[in-house]
Amino acid sequence: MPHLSRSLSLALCGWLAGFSGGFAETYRAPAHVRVFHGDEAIATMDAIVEAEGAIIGRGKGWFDAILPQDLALKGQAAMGLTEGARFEVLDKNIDDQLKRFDGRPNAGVYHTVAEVESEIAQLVENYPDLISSESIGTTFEGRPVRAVRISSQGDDANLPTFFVCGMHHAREWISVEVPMGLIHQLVENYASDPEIRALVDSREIWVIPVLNPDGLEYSQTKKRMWRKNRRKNSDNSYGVDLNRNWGYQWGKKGASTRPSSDTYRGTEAFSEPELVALRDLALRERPTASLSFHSYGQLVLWPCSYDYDVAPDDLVLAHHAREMAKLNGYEAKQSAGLYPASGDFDDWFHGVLGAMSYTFELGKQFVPDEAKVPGIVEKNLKAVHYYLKNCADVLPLLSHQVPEATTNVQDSYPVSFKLSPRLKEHNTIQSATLSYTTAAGTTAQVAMTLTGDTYKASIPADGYGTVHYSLQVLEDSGRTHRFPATGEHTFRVVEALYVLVDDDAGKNYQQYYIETLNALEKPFQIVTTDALTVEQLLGASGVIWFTGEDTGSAITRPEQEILNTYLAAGGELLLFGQDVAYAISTSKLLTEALRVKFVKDVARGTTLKALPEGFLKGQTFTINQGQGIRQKFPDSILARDGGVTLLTFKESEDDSAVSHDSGVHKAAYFGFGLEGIDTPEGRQTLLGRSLEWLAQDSALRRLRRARALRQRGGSDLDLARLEADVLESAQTLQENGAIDTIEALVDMADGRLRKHLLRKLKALRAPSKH
Ligand code: 0X9
Ligand code: ZN
Repeated sequence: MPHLSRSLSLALCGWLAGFSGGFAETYRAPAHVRVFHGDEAIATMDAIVEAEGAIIGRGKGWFDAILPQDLALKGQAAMGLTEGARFEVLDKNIDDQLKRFDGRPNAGVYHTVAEVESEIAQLVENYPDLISSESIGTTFEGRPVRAVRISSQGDDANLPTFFVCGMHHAREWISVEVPMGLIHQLVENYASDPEIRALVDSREIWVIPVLNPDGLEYSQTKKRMWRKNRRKNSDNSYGVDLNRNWGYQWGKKGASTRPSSDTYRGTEAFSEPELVALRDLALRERPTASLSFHSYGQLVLWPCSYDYDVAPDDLVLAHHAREMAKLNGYEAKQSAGLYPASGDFDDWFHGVLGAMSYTFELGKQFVPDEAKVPGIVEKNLKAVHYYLKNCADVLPLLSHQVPEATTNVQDSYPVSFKLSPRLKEHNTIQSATLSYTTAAGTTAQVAMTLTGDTYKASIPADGYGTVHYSLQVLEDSGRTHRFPATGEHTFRVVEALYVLVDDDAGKNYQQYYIETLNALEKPFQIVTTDALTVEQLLGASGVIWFTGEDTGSAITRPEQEILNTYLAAGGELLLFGQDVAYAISTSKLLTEALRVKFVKDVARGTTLKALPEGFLKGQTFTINQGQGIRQKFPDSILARDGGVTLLTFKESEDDSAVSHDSGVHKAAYFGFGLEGIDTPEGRQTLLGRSLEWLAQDSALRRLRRARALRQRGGSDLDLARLEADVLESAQTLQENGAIDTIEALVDMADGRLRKHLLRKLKALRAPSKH
């Protein structure tokens, strides 16, 4: 129809309305305002929303909104904003932006509702094997809500199902162009493009290019900046915000109860026929992934939207959002981070169907210049392809628990996937299988077991390096899904072996250590003292050193030097020897590093009692003193300055084992050989507990050793990983208020780690200043 001039059409509209039942829809030009919210971000946003505004973007300390011009010009007083808030009108009438369309017979490159209808009809005619179309409902003004299904496979094929939706908001014309571009591309390039063909062969893709046809029509022919649908409300205003009317967390933040507001939520969830139509299609087709287009802001948004709550599968959602954002050059963020808004598309698909769900805010304007449209469509279709290709799993419903890089290659690595609350309620998974390749290259598939809400399995350890794995689930419907859809999850086994130093000059006591370490499933490597280097020790998980019957000569000076250097670099040492204290009674190693005072060679007694201060508390051991070759000369010792008595001889009350944690290193000296303990169980308890103690709070020591090793010119250890461990342990230290330890961390940290720790230290000290 020919365009009336703006003023005439407005006058006419008011005039007609005036005569047809006593209500008038006054035209209020939309202004673009920037609100600086002061301390009350949410309250200020609420005030704007509850007035007649719609928030469209947000920055640090401010947000942008569209407000009726008359309200905008009255300024903040009219809005009931909080004290600190300030208000700036950026554009008095954003309708002007779309002046370029005035008087034109259509919307230029932008699709009209009629064009969408006729193009789809044409495509269905041309490609009947690939695309079908149905009207899923009828709007207030009697228009069909159009949905198309694209797939080369029949309905019974049970394929991963995607929903792609445009045009919730009337003025966001560009939001029709990407879904329309997708429809064209999928069917028209099917024959020529193998990637497209693979998608169309293996997916069921539903596209709803115009969810709000009444609104689009109205925006293109009457009020350019119209946002809502065209329902007539009880107060004679028009329109419900379709992106505030979805039925998950409906009626909470960021949605107005006021019918004239641009973000009016409606009288109840799903009061709007457009949403009932799409909801019912979704309940029928059960998509596992959904995507909704809006403008503007150049954003990829993931749930939750209604509030700052973090979705249980946030990691998965965020990961794919970031990957897609790389492809369209947008910024990825959690939806509520833009601003909380309840009753939106994303939250319903994610919260109720358990589907993956995203909102793209396209471009930098509601209706970008026509010349920009092909570029916007092209880059966003790249992101959509990624989505279709990589997010075909049901597994966004599962959150993935990443195994820790392990300290022990004989441990098995637990892998688990936790059901989202939604999936727990309607678990459609029949069975789950873990496929893996271990670091040593062993490949296998194992069934995962469901315990509570978590699927679990473990990957056996058989070497250092990268472990690859993926999950497959079989659904009740017979569908299978792989997670990740392409590629694999990986983690690295980064830790080194224990080093068992055999300082026993060829005698046979090492078998006791070997048996015990094997029983404890601790990986180790045996070295002798001939060619021993500090580097060998620094690269280990910890050092177990035994002297066996090395009577009299025990540990040589060069060996003491190696041990002192090792300990000063964050070493962890267990030293066993019935004659060590006797032989090196005045050495720095014994007195300073081990904090042991020698008392007497050949102790009295065979019963060892643990003191409650030490980590062996509650234990009693018997050594075979004097029985054969094994244990003739157990040392009598005493703990000195900070040494902690672990074991005493029952008969003499002298100590027989002492530990010391210097804050830099950890070490324990046992004045007897492990072989002296009379049972395998006793040996396992003693060595097992000792290794456990050594490994406690070891992050900083491991980092120190890795650094020292690197300085000495070589390391396979993953410094970044170790630094991350330190950071993590600093977190708990902070909670416990251990300023000293964090100071020690700062001293040896550099770069980002140092900055991070300094910040923690500052935070930790702050309260005490007041
Ligand atoms: O407010 C909306 O509905 C969307 N933005 S728009 O400017 N196109 O109106 C954003 C929806 C995403 N949800 C949240 N940010 N909570
Ligand atoms: Zn929108």
